[in-house]
Amino acid sequence: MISRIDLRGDALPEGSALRDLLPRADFDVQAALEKVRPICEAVHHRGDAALIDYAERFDGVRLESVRVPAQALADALEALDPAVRAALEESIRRARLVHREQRRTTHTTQVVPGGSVTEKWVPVDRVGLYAPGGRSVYPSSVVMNVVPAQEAGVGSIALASPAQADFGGLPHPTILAACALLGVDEVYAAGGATAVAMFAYGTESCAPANMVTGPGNIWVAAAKRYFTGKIGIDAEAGPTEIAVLADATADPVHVAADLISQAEHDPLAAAVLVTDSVELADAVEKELEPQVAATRHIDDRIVPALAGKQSAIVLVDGIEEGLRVVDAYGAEHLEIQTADAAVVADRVKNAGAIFIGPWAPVSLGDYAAGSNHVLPTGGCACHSSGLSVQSFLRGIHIVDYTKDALADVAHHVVTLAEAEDLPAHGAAIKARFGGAEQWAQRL
Ligand code: HSO
Ligand code: ZN
Repeated sequence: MISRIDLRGDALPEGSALRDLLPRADFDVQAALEKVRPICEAVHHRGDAALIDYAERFDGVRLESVRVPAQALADALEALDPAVRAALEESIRRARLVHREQRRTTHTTQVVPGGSVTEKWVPVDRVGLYAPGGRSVYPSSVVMNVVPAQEAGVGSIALASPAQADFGGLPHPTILAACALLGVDEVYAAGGATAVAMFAYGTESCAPANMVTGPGNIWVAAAKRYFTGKIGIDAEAGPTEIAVLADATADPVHVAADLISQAEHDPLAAAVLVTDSVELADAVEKELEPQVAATRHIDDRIVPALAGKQSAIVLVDGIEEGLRVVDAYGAEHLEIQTADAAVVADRVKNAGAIFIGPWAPVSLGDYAAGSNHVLPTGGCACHSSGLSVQSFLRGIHIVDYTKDALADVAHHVVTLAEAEDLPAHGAAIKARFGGAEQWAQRL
């Protein structure tokens, strides 16, 4: 069900050569870009009418309005299963604890007497969050997007999720209930690229947003790429990935269960086990069969995900090499299931989130660890981090210098301006000290 890549024996190659040996799905956002372009432009030119037409075409329901009435949010919360409500509340509580501590404080650096730079952190004014529908109705993702935006102090938060024909054209009721629990009352029935375009351009019923975040399929990723430069985005999220770095001490039942847990998301989801133990590799492979057979989304997602070229068991000579492999891979989620797991985890450089030892599975992080589950995929963990309060803040430098403090450094500014052949930059300094002539006398 899962292939093997045997890297034992020869020394591991360096850098990108090592990454090329590792499994990864094709996720061609560029190709999808051409298909979303006309959709985005239709929303630009026809606004709500285009959203309504696309909902009919893609979601099979004719909407009267894209804005979800307040009553529908209240009704969804009222009807929510109390156990789901309690679980969401705990998830929100824990996420708030973690994200609240990510807030940034204003800091002033006294560079010289009379000269200071203050860094002030300002939240984005308005954010549009996207929550997928269809195969992935995840109220947990509403929590993971809304909580950091709220803790950052974003004043205006709107959410879009596809219209569901089964629910009278409203987004899925658990998405609505999660919004109500979080105090988000501006919700739209709009899906995929149309939702991103709605937030980017604005329509009659939805004011434009400065930023769009949230997971989604390739069309959402392509729409985010289309609007890059016009609005802020979090990341072009690709299919979910789990990598497990394990030695002979790992429990194959846990490892198999965790690999399957993320394979459950999507046929393109990736499950990668990196181990120096052939015994563990064999035992995990054996475990996969009965565990897959006992679960639900077998043929549509889990089997294609595990059997796909994006998933594999990678055999290495020792955990030291394993560390090099997981760093080259840069997994969205990385579990360390080795002796001294915390010590090994501390040495990892590239991962969206790291889960230490037998009691911190990725599923915990997906719902209720307090950590965020919107994480970099496709190797982007090598340069980016997951969603956080920081994602919704801008650091603004405030420069404050007195005349004397400017005078002290003025000659350096003028010199650098001349070196860059930008004399007008230098002139802006000289003008403050009597102009070019007086400046010349000063020297
Ligand atoms: N593992 C997914 C998030 C998720 N899991 C939502 C369950 N629901 C990407 O991090
Ligand atoms: Zn998950």
